[in-house]
Amino acid sequence: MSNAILSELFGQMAEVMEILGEDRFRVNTYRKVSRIIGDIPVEVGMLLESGRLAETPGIGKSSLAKIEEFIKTGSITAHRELLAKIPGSLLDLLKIPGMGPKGVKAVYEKLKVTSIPELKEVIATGALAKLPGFGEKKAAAILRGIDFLEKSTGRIRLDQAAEAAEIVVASVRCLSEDLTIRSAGSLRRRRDTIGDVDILVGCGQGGQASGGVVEAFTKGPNVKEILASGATKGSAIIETSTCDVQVDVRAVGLESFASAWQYFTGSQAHNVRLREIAAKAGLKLNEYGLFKGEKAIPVGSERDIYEELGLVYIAPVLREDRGEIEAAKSGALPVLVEFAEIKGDLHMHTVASDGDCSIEALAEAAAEMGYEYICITDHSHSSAIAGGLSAGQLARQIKQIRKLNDKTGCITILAGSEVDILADGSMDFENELLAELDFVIASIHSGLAGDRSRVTMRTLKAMDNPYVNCIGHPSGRLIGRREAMDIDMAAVIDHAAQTHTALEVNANPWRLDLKDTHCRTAIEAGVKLAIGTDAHSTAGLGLMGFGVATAARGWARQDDVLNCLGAAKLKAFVKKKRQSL
Ligand code: DGT
Ligand code: CA
Ligand code: CA
Ligand code: ZN
Repeated sequence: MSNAILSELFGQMAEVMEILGEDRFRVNTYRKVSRIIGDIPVEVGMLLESGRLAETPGIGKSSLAKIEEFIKTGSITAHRELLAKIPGSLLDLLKIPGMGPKGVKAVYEKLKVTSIPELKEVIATGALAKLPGFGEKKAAAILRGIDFLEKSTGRIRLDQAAEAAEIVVASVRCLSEDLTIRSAGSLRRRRDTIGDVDILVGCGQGGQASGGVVEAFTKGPNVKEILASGATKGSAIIETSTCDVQVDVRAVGLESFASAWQYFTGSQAHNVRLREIAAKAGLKLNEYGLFKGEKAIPVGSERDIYEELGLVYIAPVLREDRGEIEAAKSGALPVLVEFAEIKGDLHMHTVASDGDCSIEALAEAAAEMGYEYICITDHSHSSAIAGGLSAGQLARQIKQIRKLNDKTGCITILAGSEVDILADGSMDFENELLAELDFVIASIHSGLAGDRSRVTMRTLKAMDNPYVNCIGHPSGRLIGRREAMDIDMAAVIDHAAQTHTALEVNANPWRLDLKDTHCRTAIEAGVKLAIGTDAHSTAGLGLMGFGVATAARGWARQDDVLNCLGAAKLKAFVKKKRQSL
């Protein structure tokens, strides 16, 4: 757990330094270290001990010393000293949409504002509006930002962001069929959580058709509040079926669409690297284009931009500055797995446990999606609240599935189970019954708050069972609701590789578990990923794309994904483990 704290400490140091107006380069260094640590799937302390941390690109001597200090003492002197320079509540101001470090610095220095309540106060008295660089409009926007912050829970799930994007795309689309409307930002990169939704609209040469785009957006349905509304840029709060979402819309001329799309897709860290490469080549890259001196180099697509910079095209899901730029230089980028290569869905529930649909309905819907097979994985009997099947019920379901296969023929239905991993790491069904199944997922559904050694032991022991083919939602996180278990993921991945056990990428946007960085570590260890939707209805089968994107964010190729195999090869995978243990 120390990685998360360390990452936060470095992030905070960057924020405080930025407010204090310190050197940008140093600020960026801290921010980068924060991100690198946040991405590392194993305990930083272990890396430090083995000397591998010192070799990690982006971690310099002084950062290393601070990390060492933290591991030894639990805190960082430089962090404490920095924090002592500003009131702690000042950091809250940074979370307000529309308030950057510059704004925070200004209200702090000029108006002595140190907290959100004090900021509200200077907005109410009109003092903020009079401050140079602010004005009435901006002050009002900040007030709405505060309101939004106070009501929102912070970052939202991918499905919530996708819903908001759909609403906005539809309202802009009403204006004209000719507009190029694309999502950008973290939504396009398919991050597991989204801060705000970014939409880019390409409207004719020179942006001649941009008139009305922002208006169409802000006057569209579900707009709860307009935060900003200019000629080419608008920002509003959109009400979705589950939450409020901030959406930014920008209109650009088609001639700069490619560079704007690249720029606003981010990530910021990826873009910083690209601009460095451009600068080294004597070029300038920004949201308006790629320039040599005053002259624009024509770029008709993102691919053109990357190629002009001597790189191969980098897919949005990889744009996190996690080594993709180096790989693009050396031609080592993976060919990422795609939805079209998925041959079946390995995780779903029927009415027999807590699902809403019959086996037949799921099979029919899956056949329509073009799948070769599905695997029915209802809960086991210890999952009482989820209507888990008794051993007898499962035995009957297996028979039912075999019969259905003889009848339908258009899609193969595999008999599986999502078996509970019990408190001692044993399985909820006897091995004789598990042996009858085609594919077995083992999941922890209780005792998730258990200590690290316990939840890790349970998971490792489950993998030792020759009939367990996959660990379901290995970390147990529920985004925005429940933290991941304190589990030794490095040990889990290592053991999965040794026991021919796949790890699930649960495609449900509440879970996305394994998460991207863990997918990457698993792949590097030679572990197969099993992408499953955990569908509880036919509609749930449609979540597969979120899982594929998460695997791709972990650099997964077709070969890394178990359910890119046909049914026969999948059965061979199962057989291999049964024979080897
Ligand atoms: P989010 O919204 O927190 O989930 O993450 P993003 O990546 O969508 O970030 P956002 O919405 O602030 O900005 C969208 C993209 O625009 C971002 O990924 C890169 C670009 N961008 C925005 N502001 C800046 C900036 O100040 N510097 C740089 N280099 N890029 C920026
Ligand atoms: Ca965003
Ligand atoms: Ca944004
Ligand atoms: Zn499930």
